[in-house]
Amino acid sequence: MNYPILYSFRRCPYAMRARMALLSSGVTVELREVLLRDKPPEMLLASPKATVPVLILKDKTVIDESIDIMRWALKQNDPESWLMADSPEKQELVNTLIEENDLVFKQHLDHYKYADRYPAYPAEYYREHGEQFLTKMDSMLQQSEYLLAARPSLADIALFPFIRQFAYVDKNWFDASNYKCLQKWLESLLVSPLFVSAMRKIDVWQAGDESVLFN
Ligand SMILES: N[C@@H](CCC(=O)N[C@@H](CS)C(=O)NCC(=O)O)C(=O)O
Repeated sequence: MNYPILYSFRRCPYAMRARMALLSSGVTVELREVLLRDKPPEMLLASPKATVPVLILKDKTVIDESIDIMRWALKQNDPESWLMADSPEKQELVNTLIEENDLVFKQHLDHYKYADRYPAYPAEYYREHGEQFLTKMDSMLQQSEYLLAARPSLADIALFPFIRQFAYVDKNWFDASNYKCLQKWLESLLVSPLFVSAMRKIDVWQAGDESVLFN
């Protein structure tokens, strides 16, 4: 194979953050769009845990956690210093934020987004739980334009697709909320050329298709 292969699902927030990091790094990959209900056997063979994204390197190494894909890409090339290599304290903070997002906030997001599947409580109940994270982010964004500095870092990009989903469950509510700095942050990432490129739409991959290069 000439390029690493990325199995991805365009609307998946984990895949979205992996694609954004790959784009920022400038590493070219072959992009294979999959359907979650019909994952290709080639992907399942490489990663039996069956989640997207999955990156297969040229030496056949498989990376099947989005955050590891982001870190791998930025280790190859980090032109915008997303890794904050010069600040171990900030890196620690980045790790804490990502952990809180992936382990706690994501659950509240799913409950809020699919509240009809969790009828024990109304959607607002789940939203309030998620708001603890929004409040934390908004107060960080009162200090600087992005979470840790005046420019985006790994934390911003790793969290952005999840905040985007949360906001769009009820965009009128989000726009009317008091999270003014978070609203501004979300908007600036939504209109960024990086996000627009990362959201490029391609056909679902089938064996034998011509490669779609992504860079
Ligand atoms: N911890 C994984 C989570 C990835 C994940 O859960 N992806 C979802 C889609 S957004 C998935 O593939 N779910 C399996 C399925 O729906 O069949 C990562 O960060 O890559």
